[in-house]
Amino acid sequence: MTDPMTPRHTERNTGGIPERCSEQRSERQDQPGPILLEALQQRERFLLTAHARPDGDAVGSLLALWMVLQTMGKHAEMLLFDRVPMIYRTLPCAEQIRHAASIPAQHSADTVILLECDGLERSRVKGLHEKFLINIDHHTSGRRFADVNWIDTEASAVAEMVYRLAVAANVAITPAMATCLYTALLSDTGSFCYEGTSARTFALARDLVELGAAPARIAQDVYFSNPASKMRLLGAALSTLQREGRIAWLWVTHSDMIRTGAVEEDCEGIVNYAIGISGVEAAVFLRELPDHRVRLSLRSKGKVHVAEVAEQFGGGGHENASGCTLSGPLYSAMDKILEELRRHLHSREVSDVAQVTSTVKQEVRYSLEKTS
Ligand SMILES: [Mn+2]
Repeated sequence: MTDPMTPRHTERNTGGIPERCSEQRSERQDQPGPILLEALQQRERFLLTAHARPDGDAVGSLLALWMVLQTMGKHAEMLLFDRVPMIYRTLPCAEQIRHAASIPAQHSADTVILLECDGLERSRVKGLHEKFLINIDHHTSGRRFADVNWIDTEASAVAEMVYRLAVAANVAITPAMATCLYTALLSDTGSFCYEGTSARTFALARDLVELGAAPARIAQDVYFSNPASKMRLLGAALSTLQREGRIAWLWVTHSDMIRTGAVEEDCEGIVNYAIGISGVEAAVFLRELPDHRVRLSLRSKGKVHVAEVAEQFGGGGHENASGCTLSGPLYSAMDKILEELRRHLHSREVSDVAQVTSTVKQEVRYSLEKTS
């Protein structure tokens, strides 16, 4: 058992400097390293978790990795802080996922695997720090906080990493695993629409379909099985839609949530209606929480790096999709985020102008050299 006071959890592996893996690592770590494989092979009792408010990648990857470990003959449990969103509850073995805010000190697991977490606190599950920690993540805000870290910011979903892990560990992918992994891949790539979707993504999708994932049935479960409350909430959100040049935003209040009978997971994807507007490059959806804090979902297309924006407010995510929580009231959170987005769009413009200017200068120099 490791001492929780060792600096492991405060970036032991980076000399105290929080690592931005995507920017600092020159070589892509697209395969699980020998240390990770050895840890999986030698350790026996695993507890698997993912971030709070789990999405399709968190749930699908969690289930698939759990099945992989079971196949390897390991004892493994799945634990999440929040409940599984309704649309993912039909996934194989989803009923095996337990929910708790903490694990008891004498919990029998010797190893905790965290999926899609940039730190222990992202799981919101307390009591994990005593265990040997394995971190598997693909976010640009990912950090090397664990004993073993595998961060591949080019993976289109953590599901892609779990798939590679299964292959490397010589575990045959079952139709149930393929179904969970395909669901994760489909949802985390925005139905193969987001930046980062590549030939590799489709090759993986093809493999998973060949291994037993049923695309039409999965799409039916993920996109055509919404509760009516979600549609009513969407109506409320769309009626607030605002646009200012390349920024668009919309919001719901806590009383909208109550009036429409909506739950947290019904907010999933609402921000996409704002980023879906032609000419809009950055979009934000704001939701007032019961305690008056405000939860933000950010999306971008083009050049705004919304993970950087979210990180400034203690959140994180991907270049084109991120989230954070601000203090209320709703209107002050709105002011803060809009100010930040305007600043980011403006600084992009300035650096674009600088780029053009230096290109023009080079061209002028080149033509002068030629003529002289
Ligand atoms: Mn993901």
